[in-house]
Amino acid sequence: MSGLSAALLQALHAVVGDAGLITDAERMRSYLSDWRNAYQGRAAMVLRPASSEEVAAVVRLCHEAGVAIVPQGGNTGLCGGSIPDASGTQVVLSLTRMARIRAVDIGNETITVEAGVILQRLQEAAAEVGRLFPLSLGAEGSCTVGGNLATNAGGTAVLRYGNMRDLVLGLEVVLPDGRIWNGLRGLRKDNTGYDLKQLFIGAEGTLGIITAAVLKLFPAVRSLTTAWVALPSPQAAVELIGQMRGLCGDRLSGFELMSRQSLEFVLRHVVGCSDPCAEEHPWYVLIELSDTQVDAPLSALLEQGLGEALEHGLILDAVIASSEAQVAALWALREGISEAQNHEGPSLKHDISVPVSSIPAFIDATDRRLLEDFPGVRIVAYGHVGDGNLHYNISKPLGTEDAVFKAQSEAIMRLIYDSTAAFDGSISAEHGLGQAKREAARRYKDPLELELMRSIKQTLDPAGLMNPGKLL
Ligand code: FAD
Ligand code: 2HG
Ligand code: ZN
Repeated sequence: MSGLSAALLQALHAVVGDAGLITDAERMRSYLSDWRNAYQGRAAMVLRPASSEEVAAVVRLCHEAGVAIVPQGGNTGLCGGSIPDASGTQVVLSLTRMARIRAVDIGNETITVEAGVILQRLQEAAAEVGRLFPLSLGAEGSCTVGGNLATNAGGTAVLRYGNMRDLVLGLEVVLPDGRIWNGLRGLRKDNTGYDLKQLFIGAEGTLGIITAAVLKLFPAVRSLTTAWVALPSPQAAVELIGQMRGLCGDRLSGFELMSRQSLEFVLRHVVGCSDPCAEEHPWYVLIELSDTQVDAPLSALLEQGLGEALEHGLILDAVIASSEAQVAALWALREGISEAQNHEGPSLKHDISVPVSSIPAFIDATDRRLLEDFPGVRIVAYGHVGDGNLHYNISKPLGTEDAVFKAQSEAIMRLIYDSTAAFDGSISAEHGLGQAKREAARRYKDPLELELMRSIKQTLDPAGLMNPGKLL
């Protein structure tokens, strides 16, 4: 039983029909836990509207009945933002049936898509018109544009193109009372007051439901070169990115750091992966150069940059991909880390950021304190070093009971976040707060910022029905 009144059920059914309403426990299951099974919830039902008007109608009905809504896209989020609480009274509103590409405007270099479009489908749609949609992340085969917007997703191309916030020109949003705000403007310049769309980006579904977006398109990439580079330290990585940027400018489109521990997990668990270097090294970066020109001399540029770095002792070894298959194999080493870490038992995920220049000192100081206080924890540090964004993840020490590690989790997170704060960093650079970091945000965010955020929430969602228990 859904626990909702028969009248509400009937009214919701009248809006979305059989295809848009799930109450069967078995069919609801996949909507009620996350990718890692780290969060589980219960729900009165799952609603799957197929248009903005249907979203608006169901939101209005829920608003009138005082029923809380948990928006959900591909359910690939890593902090429990799309999972309902345990009460069984909330409704999951899945956008996955809203998957239309509404329009492409080549003259304006924009594409208008619905929130349920899978990111990979959007990339393909851009490629079909000879353009690039640059957001790129490991979950791109499942995550949706709505989820990308609601979490202000980052990924591996932020270095060159920015994160989701930078890729949006307009939004359509269903407000918590069911009104539709049509902000689907394709304008690059609009100084007529507050930029309201930015409020909904990164709001994790707490202010309204994003139903469509106007997104920027970019020139297609026609040349690409990729290298796997071994380094002695994160300090060398920071120096190398500075030099490569100077040499390559905007052609530097990827620069991902990985510790040896991260690579070892991948080599152990991801089928078909192998170490590109003959010897083991403490750190690696994956470097990508790209250009819109066919046959741009990227390999020569990369060889020049790496040659100079070798002379200055910044790098220990390097492998430049010589085929598309090798490019894919190198990226598989990077993109396989999340999956590989899942095979190593319970883990704690962190997506912190500090100024790029502070990355080496942050890693040094945090490693040292962690290993002093929690001997044996396995530190899986990797990420988007050019954005100052590290996934400073922790896997359970070998031979420790899960329960013992769980009992230490709060203290481990506290140590990492205290260290992040000491380096003037952020406790979430890309995944958002969700349920996982909501409490921590209260400790580390400026009280005035929190007060302003609460007053925005109060203005837009006074009844507190949009994704309660998340973010704030
Ligand atoms: P969901 O998980 O369904 O939802 C995420 C949040 O957005 C929830 O709070 C939900 O309520 C809200 N939401 C969803 N749709 C809407 C909507 N239409 N309107 C309002 N609110 C909505 N993230 C990165 O930033 N960078 C990465 O490199 C990255 N790599 C990943 C790799 C793997 C293997 C995995 C599993 C995840 C990764 N993620 C990464 C996290 C995740 O994929 C992204 O946060 C993604 O943007 C979430 O999209 P989704 O559609 O799955 O959203
Ligand atoms: C990545 O950069 C993602 O690979 C996922 O943001 C990070 O799984 C993680 O902790
Ligand atoms: Zn990431």
